[in-house]
Amino acid sequence: MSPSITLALSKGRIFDETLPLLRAAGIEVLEDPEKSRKLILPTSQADVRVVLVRATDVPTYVEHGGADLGVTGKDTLIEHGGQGLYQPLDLNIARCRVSVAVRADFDYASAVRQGSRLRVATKYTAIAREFFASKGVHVDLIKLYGSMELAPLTGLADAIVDLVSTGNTLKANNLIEVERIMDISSRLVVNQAALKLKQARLRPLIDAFARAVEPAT
Ligand code: PRT
Ligand code: MG
Repeated sequence: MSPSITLALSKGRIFDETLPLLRAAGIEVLEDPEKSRKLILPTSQADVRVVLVRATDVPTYVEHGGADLGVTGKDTLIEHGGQGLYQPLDLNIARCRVSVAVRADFDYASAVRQGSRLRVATKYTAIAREFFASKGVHVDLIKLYGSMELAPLTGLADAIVDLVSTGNTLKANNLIEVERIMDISSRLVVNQAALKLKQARLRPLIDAFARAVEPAT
């Protein structure tokens, strides 16, 4: 029998923090993605498999039916747009925030006060555009795919919009957080057609996840 439910996860914190929720739903992933090179992992339930995809690809897989459901950060979901995705649950895992950070010697407050045009480097262009527009601050957005922390240090940008969790990465690079844009956690996303067609299998799974979610603190 070919697997009938496909769950898309990214390796790392989302995979690790989803495992206890899967376990609570009676599903054990049978291989460790850090040890195996496999991209499709079997689980203790013959009709459920996990596919490992890049974090930013999770919404795309679920939107187009490459996976029936997936777990993705609210940051990634906003940038993707969320079209075609049913979002039944905030799983309250992989928590962090999206913030604006600058070099410790950059006077962000007066740059904003004086109406200067800010050069902002980020992977999160949709979130950054919306945030600065709402503040009435003019920005030139510079799209990056990795290590945003480097941008202010090299003169590429005045500020970055990035995820912050402990703040250690900013500190290690002499950057300071000057604005908190939004709190982030990961969501369960479900393909809308799959939800109708595989209702009998998916509903109990979503309900089990819902019961296992830790309340926000
Ligand atoms: O790493 P890769 O480029 O493959 O993909 P990705 O960065 O999209 O994936 P991954 O697995 O790193 O992150 C997946 C999701 O985890 C994100 O979309 C967030 O929703 C969530 N998350 C939670 C985080 C963090 N916390 C986090 N701290 N994602 C990234 N970070 C990074 C952050 O970008 C910064 O570089 O960690 C650094 C800051 O951490 P602190 O603790 O030093 O502040
Ligand atoms: Mg990462």
